[in-house]
Amino acid sequence: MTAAVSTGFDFAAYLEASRLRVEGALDASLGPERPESLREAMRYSLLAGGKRLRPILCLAACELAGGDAALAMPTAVALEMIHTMSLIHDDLPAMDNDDLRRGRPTNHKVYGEANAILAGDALLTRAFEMVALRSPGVPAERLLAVVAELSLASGAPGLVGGQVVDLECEGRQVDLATLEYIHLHKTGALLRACVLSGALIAGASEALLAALTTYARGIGLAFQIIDDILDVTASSDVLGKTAGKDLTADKTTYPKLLGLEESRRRADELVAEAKDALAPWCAGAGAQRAAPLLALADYITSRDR
Ligand code: GRG
Repeated sequence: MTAAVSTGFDFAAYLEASRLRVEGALDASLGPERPESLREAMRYSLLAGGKRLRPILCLAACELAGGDAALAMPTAVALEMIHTMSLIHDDLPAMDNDDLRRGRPTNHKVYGEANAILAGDALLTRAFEMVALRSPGVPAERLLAVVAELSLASGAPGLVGGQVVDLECEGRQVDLATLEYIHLHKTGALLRACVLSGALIAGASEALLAALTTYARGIGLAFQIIDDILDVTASSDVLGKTAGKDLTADKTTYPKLLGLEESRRRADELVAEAKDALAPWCAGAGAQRAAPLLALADYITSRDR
């Protein structure tokens, strides 16, 4: 039994309520963009659904650190903007060349390649605007720390670096260490930025930031292992994106290297490690505050899309 269950925490209700709050904030986040065509392309992908896991992780980490989640909402929105931007660019013909995302035609299929690139650029830059200019009530030095986390997660030390190595490795057999490098950068870096930025907004201690870094490593790798498993076991309808893509693109995946059963065992082990890192914050009154992050870690391996 997980700590989340033992507190009587209703994760399904928490997830749905958090998702709705995030959807509302995302909807309100885009307004003054001109020209209208750019705004439309940005909204198309940002409001296309998705699990909203990254903003929810940010809000949950803020609450674990004793902060007010409302103060973290602009940063939570920024994280979803960066994630959405990375999906738009990932789907481009020059990268993964995909037609389907979040159950709809990809951005470039609807708006053309140039507009999709620019909509992604505008979402990325708007993310930093959300933190720097639209985060009332958060001390400037905390916002600066958040900007630093978002920059590191997005650029060469994070998503971009991971994507470059991923593209370079297409069609080649890679070892487990390289696969881990790709996923810690492509997927893990942004998940780490989510929990660290939420905690930074709340003024978390160094000890909690270190524990959240360990937590994020575990859930980041586990998330990607499950993503690889779902790519071979789930349908495009359920996933909202093209299933079987890794095989077509001749990518090395966890199931390919370890087999399905061992991949799932490794994901479970990583989630257990992630949850263990938070153990010192789960005692007594902390149990309620830690319950969402513990349950979110379990959700990473139990999800079906
Ligand atoms: C950020 C500057 C900058 C550039 C982006 C294209 C690129 C560079 C990186 C690719 C990153 C990428 C697409 C990683 C995959 C991450 C991943 C597993 C996405 C799926 O996330 P889910 O399942 O999706 O949370 P939803 O749709 O639910 O949000």
